[in-house]
Amino acid sequence: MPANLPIEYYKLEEEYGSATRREDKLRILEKMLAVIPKHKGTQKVIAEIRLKISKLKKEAEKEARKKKGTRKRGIKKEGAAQVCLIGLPNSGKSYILNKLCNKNIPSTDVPFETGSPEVGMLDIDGVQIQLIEIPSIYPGFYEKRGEERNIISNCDLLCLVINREEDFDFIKKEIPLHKSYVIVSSRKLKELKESIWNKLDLIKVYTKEPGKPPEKRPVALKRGATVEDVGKEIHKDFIKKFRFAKVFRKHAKVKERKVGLNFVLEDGDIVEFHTS
Ligand SMILES: Nc1nc2c(ncn2[C@@H]2O[C@H](COP(=O)(O)OP(=O)(O)O)[C@@H](O)[C@H]2O)c(=O)[nH]1
Ligand SMILES: [Mg+2]
Repeated sequence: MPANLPIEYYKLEEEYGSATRREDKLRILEKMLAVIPKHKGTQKVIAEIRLKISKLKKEAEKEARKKKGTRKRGIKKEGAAQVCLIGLPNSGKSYILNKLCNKNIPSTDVPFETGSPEVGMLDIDGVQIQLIEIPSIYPGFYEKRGEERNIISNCDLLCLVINREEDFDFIKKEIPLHKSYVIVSSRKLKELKESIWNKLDLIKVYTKEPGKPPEKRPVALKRGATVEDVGKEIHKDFIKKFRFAKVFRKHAKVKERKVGLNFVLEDGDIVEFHTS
């Protein structure tokens, strides 16, 4: 360390030593750069300060990218599909989650009571669907709420909770309805489940082992899914060791058939895998 450094520099060095936050460290280092005399004797110290600054800046950038990345993904998907409830204040979004997903979210006449997204799992005939309530919308909502925007763009289906016709116009103005959506009411929960299920266009397939009854819990797959798609859901070895599958279809002419991996399944099919 060269001896002829100004007193401010040593003060800053002390301050730097006790700083913990990155932005403080950066600020102090910049000040050090400003007060340090520039000559041959200080070249090494200057280089060290510059290196510290650059490292801290890189760290900050990395963190910012990471933060942005997680927000981009919305909420981690669980179950067969992710459905987002959208509505005006008091339209009954929390009511739906409480009734259908066994949640206990505050749900009173207080508008904007739900301040951040709430998640629940909805069981439709044994298929688990993830239901997300996002806070009630207001003019400028979509523009202002990054997290909710990401949920809206990442989910599989928008579920518009509407009690009055004019509410749809409000939602339509506020939220770009680029993806598939359904309109539901909290007054008709059975219909709500049916609408969601129909719009998701999934099929339920039951797997079974030879000589055993079918599994109680179905596997949900996109319509058009094949035996191979079911196999992949269960275990990747099923495909490697696959010999054939038996498909049982209750309400068809042919109730049982021996099929290959490319066989296209229908809702309610029972699939029995035969492996080597
Ligand atoms: N009985 C009944 N109450 C409802 C229904 N939908 C909403 N509510 C009530 O209306 C108020 C606002 O509902 P809430 O779920 O908090 O609306 P949110 O703002 O959309 O989450 C609460 O007191 C709910 O209990 C419904 O279908 N039936
Ligand atoms: Mg709510």
